[in-house]
Amino acid sequence: MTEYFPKIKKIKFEGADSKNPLAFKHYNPKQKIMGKNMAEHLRFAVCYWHTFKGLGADPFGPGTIIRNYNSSGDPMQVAKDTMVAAFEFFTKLGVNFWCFHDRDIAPEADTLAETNKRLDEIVKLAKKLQKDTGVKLLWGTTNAFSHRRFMAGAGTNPDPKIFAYAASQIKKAMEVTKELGGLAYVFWGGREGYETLLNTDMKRELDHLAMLLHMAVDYKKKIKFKGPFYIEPKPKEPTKHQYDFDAGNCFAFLQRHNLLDDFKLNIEANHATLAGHTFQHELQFCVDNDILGSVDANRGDLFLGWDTDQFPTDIYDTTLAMYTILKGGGFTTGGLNFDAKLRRQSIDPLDLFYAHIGAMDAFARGLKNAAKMIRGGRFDKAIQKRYAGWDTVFGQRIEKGKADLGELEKYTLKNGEPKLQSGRQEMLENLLNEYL
Ligand code: XLS
Ligand code: CA
Ligand code: CA
Repeated sequence: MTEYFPKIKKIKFEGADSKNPLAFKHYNPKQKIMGKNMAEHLRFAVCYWHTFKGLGADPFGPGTIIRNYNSSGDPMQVAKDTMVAAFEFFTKLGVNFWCFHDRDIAPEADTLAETNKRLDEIVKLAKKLQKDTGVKLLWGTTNAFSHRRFMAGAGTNPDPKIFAYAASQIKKAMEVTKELGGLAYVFWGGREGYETLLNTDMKRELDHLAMLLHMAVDYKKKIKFKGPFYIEPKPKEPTKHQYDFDAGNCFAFLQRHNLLDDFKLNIEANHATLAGHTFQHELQFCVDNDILGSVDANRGDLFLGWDTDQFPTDIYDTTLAMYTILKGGGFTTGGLNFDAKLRRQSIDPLDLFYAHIGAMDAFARGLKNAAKMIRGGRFDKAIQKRYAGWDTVFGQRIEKGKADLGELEKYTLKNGEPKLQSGRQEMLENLLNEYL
């Protein structure tokens, strides 16, 4: 088999003192932390779309990146070569999972039937490579947003024929995800949203989207696909307003349409910040409502207002994310998928390795810090102290629903002005820095 990254050997853990840019300084897959090893905690996945199909294009110019697996000229040959290169990359990097959209791995043909045939051919190859390498599919999904037919959405399209096209594509993508032993299936509403309410029946569109998701649930049961479905919130881009705005919005939608039994969320760091939340906020919301499924690990740029999908490097963020994930019980079917792309000037295949190594180390450090924070128990203690009033007989009466407004008025009239306590934010922020 052709080797596409011949200069790279398997990336090894060399420890914090290593000066080798092609080695892990912190990610030691076998190192045990709170009962599981690092690989089991972090469950890293490489995304197919940015890593193998993203070539650095931006709105001002086409791609800058040239790859040796992209050169044959025949689209199906390119698809096969890319798949072989991808599994070489996964193996050399040492990740256990990958993720893809149907159209990332096989090019679309003139008819749906021909497109599905092409997909089957590539899936056969992927299945063999999964078997040879042991790399598994964290989740599969459909790209129902790039083709011009989806310009006005897929499940929320004003035209039922486009809805039907999207439904057919989802059906097939679920089948191939199952065929590849995928652990879950993702719905990201690429163009499910609107540009202006002047041409949009929002209620009708959302009802249609729910209908499509119910059909997917029925089909999942029919084909016995065991994995959960994930919805991936994003507030804007490409549409002005995306319906899956943030975790809170998705939760309300799933509740309203009776879909909570089959769906959890895939939280992306960059989408959280676009929605005006921290990454940790979105994760905490999911933990609190038992809907944390998986994570798209990346970051945005403080000064740019769009989805820059950069590789995660900020230890502050990875620490708080891992703290919240660990406290929420950790991943079961989910993991950390690097939905991140190289910058336009990072044209060397080596950059793909540097980017992923750095991201994996950033999360490994986050995991180690988070475990220390949990073991230290100092944050838990501070929160416990802050809410201690609720553990008294008085607080418990209210929490258990035994008090009423009259009783609380009587209490307040009798006891007067309550004594206030400090929120201690600065002290706790200093404490967090002790762990970084
Ligand atoms: C785009 C999304 C997309 C999903 C999968 O912003 O992040 O890549 O993760 O469809
Ligand atoms: Ca994503
Ligand atoms: Ca994104």
